[in-house]
Amino acid sequence: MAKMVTLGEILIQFNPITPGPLRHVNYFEKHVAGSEANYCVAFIRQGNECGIIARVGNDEFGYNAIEWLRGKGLDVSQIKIDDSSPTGIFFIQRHYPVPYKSDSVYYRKGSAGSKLSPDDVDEKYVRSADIVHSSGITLAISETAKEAVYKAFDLARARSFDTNIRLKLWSPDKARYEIMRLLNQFHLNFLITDTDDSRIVLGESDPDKAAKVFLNYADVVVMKMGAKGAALYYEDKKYYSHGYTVPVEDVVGAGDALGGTFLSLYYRGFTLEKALDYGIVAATLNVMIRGDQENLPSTNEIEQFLRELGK
Ligand code: KDG
Repeated sequence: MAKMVTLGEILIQFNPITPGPLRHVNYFEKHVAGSEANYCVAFIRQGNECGIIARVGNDEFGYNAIEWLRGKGLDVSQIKIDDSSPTGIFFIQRHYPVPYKSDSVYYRKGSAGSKLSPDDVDEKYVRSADIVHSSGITLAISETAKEAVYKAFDLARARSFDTNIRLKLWSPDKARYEIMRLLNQFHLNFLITDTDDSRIVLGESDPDKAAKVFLNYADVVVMKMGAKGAALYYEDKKYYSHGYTVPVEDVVGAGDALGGTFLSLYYRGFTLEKALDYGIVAATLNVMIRGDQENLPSTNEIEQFLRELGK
């Protein structure tokens, strides 16, 4: 069984029962989210192990996060409870003003998650992992969280990084600077990105051209393209896997579903191409519900989907 360790902020998500502007939403549903926690759950659903290095507050939302993630099979031993700061939360506004899009409204400044620091990174624990994963979100939330990623990547046997640029957390210039700094420092095994982030980081939104540049920094590049699917690049190869048309409830978390499923199946011995096909199924199911982690399918369920709807 492969083991992944991720570093990031676990957030509590409030997702409206009804779409539309938040000012008129009265009822919300609570979910555990946060990109790296989502990656872990997706990774575990394909039969591998995952632990997250993170901080939550000494509050009900922090206990909620730990209990939920433990229930999903994560190793929660490296989640610290921070007495001085609250667990970060965010609200989602769905289908307004742009249909099929979701907007995140964060209440996370000074959160426990942003207090993540290199002291939280246990050398032995990181070295025990087959792969260490983090994202642009963790680089953006604080200097200390960023340093924690650098420490873990320095110790890592293999590295995966999702650009996951959230422009409410930093400017495009800062995102470009920090992501390029990371790429220049560490060669990645996997870089997971999309065409919007490629435009910010490289000034290039053509997937083939952007991937060619990114291949200087990573062995494998996954280029997510929303409902269109995703493409995979390695050596001089390209593989495109199409998306599926389904009713969209909330797109938040779909990229993590794809990335976590893809990485896990690769470690199970799938070819990169097949792992990507399966990752897209996970992302497809993910957009059909509210919440980032509840619709993450097992390998068998993905195969059932492919038998009925796949190529
Ligand atoms: O990728 C999904 C994440 O965006 C969501 O779970 C919340 O981690 C989050 C963030 O920082 O936006």
